[in-house]
Amino acid sequence: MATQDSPDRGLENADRPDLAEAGQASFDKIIAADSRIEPGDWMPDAYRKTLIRQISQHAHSEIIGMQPEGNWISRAPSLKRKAILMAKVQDEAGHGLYLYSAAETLGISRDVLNDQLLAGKARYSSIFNYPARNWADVGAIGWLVDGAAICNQVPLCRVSFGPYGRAMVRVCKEESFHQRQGFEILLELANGTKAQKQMAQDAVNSFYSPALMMFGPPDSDSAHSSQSISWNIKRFSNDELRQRFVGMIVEQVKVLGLTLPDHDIKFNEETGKWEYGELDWDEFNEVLAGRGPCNAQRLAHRREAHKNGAWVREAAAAYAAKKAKKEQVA
Ligand code: BYC
Repeated sequence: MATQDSPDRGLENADRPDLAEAGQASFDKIIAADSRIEPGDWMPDAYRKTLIRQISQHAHSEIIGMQPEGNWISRAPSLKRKAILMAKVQDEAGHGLYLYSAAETLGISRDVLNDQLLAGKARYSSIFNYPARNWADVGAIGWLVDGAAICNQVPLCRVSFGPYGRAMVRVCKEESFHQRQGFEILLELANGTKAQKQMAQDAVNSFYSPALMMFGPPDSDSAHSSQSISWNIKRFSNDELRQRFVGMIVEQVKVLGLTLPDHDIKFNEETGKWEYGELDWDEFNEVLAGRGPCNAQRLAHRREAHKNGAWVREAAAAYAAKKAKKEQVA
């Protein structure tokens, strides 16, 4: 049996084989009706495991994703920009917390998930291993990274697992504000001096391919897609969402007066699909293997932040113990 804090806590179907047949039938019925599985429902072990994997990777991405922009809060060009950026980064912390809570309903503790991240054993989105080198990059992150996130996450509001889908509704509302703030930063730079416009263009050039790779490997190399689609976890394939995103930014970049660094983008009338140039999947695999431009820096920073927060955790635990003792006496 799984122990209290093992990553597999909650994967307990093997303990109740008598429930398997009826449980599977009820699960299949809920999925076929495109309805929702709730934490107390019977679910296949593999479904639970897939959700823990995806939701925890998503939560870790939000937490690590605070770093590239958080680094710019003190250097934002005005008080207004600073306040907006601070709110955005705080939203991301909130998204991480909703998502860890959703994962916890599957029977794994946040401490275990956090340990996996700190040990370098957990994945988080490839995009956050790229640097935010200047203020224009902050704009490109908001426009392209949050834009890709919305494209990927709006369908997740209809994911079959209730707590994940409900968390995503709020996350998506906040992401659309995030995308607009990034777009607006770029718009202002694009309408500024020649040098500012060039900065905006350079930022778009740098973040375009990494943003497209956020949707995951091509469908032909996506290990989990077909199973996740059949469980109504994923509603669209990686390539379908990538194409949808390209279609979206192709129009928006015109408003910015900038260009996308890809001359092969075109809408194929026959297939009804967006076509774009080759992406460098070797680069993607390098980043996933921990060898991207900022992987080591991001993890080192997270470990340091965790260490520096020890006193907060200790104080909170001491307060909770004191309160519990008082309640016992009363
Ligand atoms: N980066 O079979 P596949 C945000 C891994 S947060 C790293 O297609 P799946 C934001 C994948 O995990 C953005 N790894 O997988 C935050 C798998 O490895 P494992 C995060 C990736 O799960 C702050 C392997 O490659 N969004 O937007 O069916 C500020 C095979 O892939 C990536 C989410 O997490 C990647 N890009 O599909 C601003 C959304 N892509 O686990 C913005 C929820 C793939 O077998 N997640 N891998 O070792 C998803 O929708 C899906 O998990 C994915 C991948 C589409 C990402």
